[in-house]
Amino acid sequence: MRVPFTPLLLASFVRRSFAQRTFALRSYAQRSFAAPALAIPNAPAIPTRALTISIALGSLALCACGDERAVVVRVESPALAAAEVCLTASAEGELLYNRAYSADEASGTLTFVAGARVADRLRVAARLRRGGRTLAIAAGEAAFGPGGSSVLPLRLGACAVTQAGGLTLGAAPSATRVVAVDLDGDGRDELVVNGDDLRTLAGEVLAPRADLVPLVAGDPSLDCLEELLVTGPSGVLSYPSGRRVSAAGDRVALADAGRGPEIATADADGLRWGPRDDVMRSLTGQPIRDVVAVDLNGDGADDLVAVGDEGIVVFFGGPAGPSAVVGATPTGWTGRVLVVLDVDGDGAPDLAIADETRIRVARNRGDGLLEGRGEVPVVARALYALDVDGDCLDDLVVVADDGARVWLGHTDGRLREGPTLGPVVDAAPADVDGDGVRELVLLRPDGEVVTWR
Ligand SMILES: [Ca+2]
Ligand SMILES: [Ca+2]
Ligand SMILES: [Ca+2]
Ligand SMILES: [Ca+2]
Repeated sequence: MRVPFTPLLLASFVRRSFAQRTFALRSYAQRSFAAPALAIPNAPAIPTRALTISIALGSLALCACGDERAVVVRVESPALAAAEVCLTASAEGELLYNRAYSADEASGTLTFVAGARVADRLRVAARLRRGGRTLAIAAGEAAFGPGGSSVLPLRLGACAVTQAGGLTLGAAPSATRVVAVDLDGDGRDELVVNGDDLRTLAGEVLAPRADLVPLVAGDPSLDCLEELLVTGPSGVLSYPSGRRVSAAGDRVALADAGRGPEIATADADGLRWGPRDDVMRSLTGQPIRDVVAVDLNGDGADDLVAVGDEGIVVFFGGPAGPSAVVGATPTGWTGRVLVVLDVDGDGAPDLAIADETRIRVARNRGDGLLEGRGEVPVVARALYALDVDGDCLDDLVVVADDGARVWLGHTDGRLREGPTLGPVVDAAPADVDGDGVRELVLLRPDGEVVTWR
């Protein structure tokens, strides 16, 4: 009986420069196997610090044979259409493995077998993504079992409360923005701040420029390593590579609207859509303040929502790309900031939209059509979504001039007043300790960067 089996990758190793993001992945052998129980075949000479990787995703067979020490990574992922699971593994700060799997076949096990001189501990991160945009994370660390296997479970989409509250992470006195991005793929987010230059909180300068504003993390090059999208005088750029993503745009969203990964950019000239750094199609000439990508109607194609002072526009994805939908939001709504959150925990993504006087919640009926669900009279400068209390309902982090506050999600779709956060310049959901749960990172007015509680 032939059993379909993912090719076995032996002794891959990666050397990578953080600044230049160059790396080489060498595969010593790639084979298909017919037997469900497989032995690690005779490998060529394995270099120092190499790992042997036996891949059995979606299959029943794996074997860490003999006296091999192994970490068995058990991945659980929702089978989302058009989505992928990126797996990255690193040891002693060095990236050893990065590879994407289709999300509908990514639940399963992946076995890393230690070479003779490999580090004792392995860090593995799983990232569910669509169109280069991260939808969920899971990460953890395990020791190679002495003379056997240890198991590292990674559940994408699980709910939990952070254990990393109350940490002081660093200082960024002149920063106005903080954005989380896992630049080195180790499952711990780096925090990137602006100011005199664009740099990580740890001091790594990505660009010696003061005119760049960090926007969002994403993976436009689809190599399973996140990059940071920033906007500046020459358009939208991606760091650390420095590549141009778009010739113009104050805001950007990565999405797969039915034809593979593309991007949306938005500014006062309107909303545009197309391939990365290529000719783009204008979706609307109406001035846009913010844009997000989200699969509102659950058909596997990302949809686009953009807001401005002239209203909200919604485009559903499909085989021909995004197309305008009339009547998807309550009439007369305008906005300048918007964020995706599942406020009632029903699995259908909802939106929070801030205009000049208040924040309104648009609850998704489940078919992509949004209905108004109450409002809070707060003038928000920025909005972030994060489940701060671990009840599986997203909460809304509101940054305002007179302080920040959490508004808690509820099953009725209406926000409840939550804890205050004090004076805050900017905030970011970030997994700074790499346990797969995001913390709420706050940039205080004195430049101190902390995790909340
Ligand atoms: Ca990292
Ligand atoms: Ca859709
Ligand atoms: Ca919902
Ligand atoms: Ca919550």
